[in-house]
Amino acid sequence: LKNGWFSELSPLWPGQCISLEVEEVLHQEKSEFQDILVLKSKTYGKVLVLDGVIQCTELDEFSYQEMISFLPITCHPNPQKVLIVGGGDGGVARELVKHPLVQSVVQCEIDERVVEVSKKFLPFMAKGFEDSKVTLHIGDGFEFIKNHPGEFDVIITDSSDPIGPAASLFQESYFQLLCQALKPGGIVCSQGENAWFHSHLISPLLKSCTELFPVVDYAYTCIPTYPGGQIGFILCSTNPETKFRTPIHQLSEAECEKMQLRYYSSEMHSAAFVVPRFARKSLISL
Ligand code: AAT
Repeated sequence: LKNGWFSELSPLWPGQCISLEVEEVLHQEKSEFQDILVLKSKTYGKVLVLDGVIQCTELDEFSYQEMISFLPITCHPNPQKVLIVGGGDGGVARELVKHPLVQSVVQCEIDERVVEVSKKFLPFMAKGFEDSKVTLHIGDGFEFIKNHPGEFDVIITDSSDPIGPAASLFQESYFQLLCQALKPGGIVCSQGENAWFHSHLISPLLKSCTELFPVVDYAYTCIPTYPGGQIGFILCSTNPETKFRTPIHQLSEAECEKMQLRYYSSEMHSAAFVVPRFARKSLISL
């Protein structure tokens, strides 16, 4: 924060940053796990920042939350029981409960303070926690999935970046545990960073995923307030029949309207897997 501007500096995107003009600092604290900051930006509405990194803004959060939720659940024949790892703002829970086939959502978030702060300042996302389908556990996601083998149809890892409490969620051993925590035919979708800056991080992870899962793919969404204006998703399925690019549940325009989707459509879904040649080479070579 300097001269009324917030700048998102991180060694994960050296030599560059996005800056938002700040109207008001709404909240600031140091939790057991991280620095929590809530801003009112001049043009992006309310903004949640953890350890200096933008987690979501009111204006564009739907792009990320809808895609990380609907990409996996529309590819599973019956996504009854879904686990969210992370996602302390409640936005992914808000999206998942919209789908009629989703019966229960279990969420494991490490930092109770993120949940409390979101309930107070970001109710448009934290309303996800109010739904009766949702059960929240406070704890480390890595430890949680160790203790829940064979339990979930879909697991979504809505985690912060691999510096800080989320570092373990980008390890090969985490994906091994994810695989074990799934029911037969289960699907995972993890926050997959950015093809322009993080191929050194994502590429080895995708490679180990192809050794663990019969089907692996990579999609991305456009979002102005994440580094480089886009963020990726790592999708893996234990069902060899899964074709991530063609969802089994095609949503009609009327269904999208009913679920108040603003970014996701079946058309966007398929388009999200089309990546430029450089990214295809450096990330996937699938
Ligand atoms: N939906 C908004 C986007 C996020 S939130 C990431 C969440 O992951 C935070 O609430 C954080 O407290 C939680 N978290 C971090 N580590 C763990 C862990 N080990 N177990 C459980 N939860 C964890 C992601 C924004 C991506 C930013 C891209 N630059």
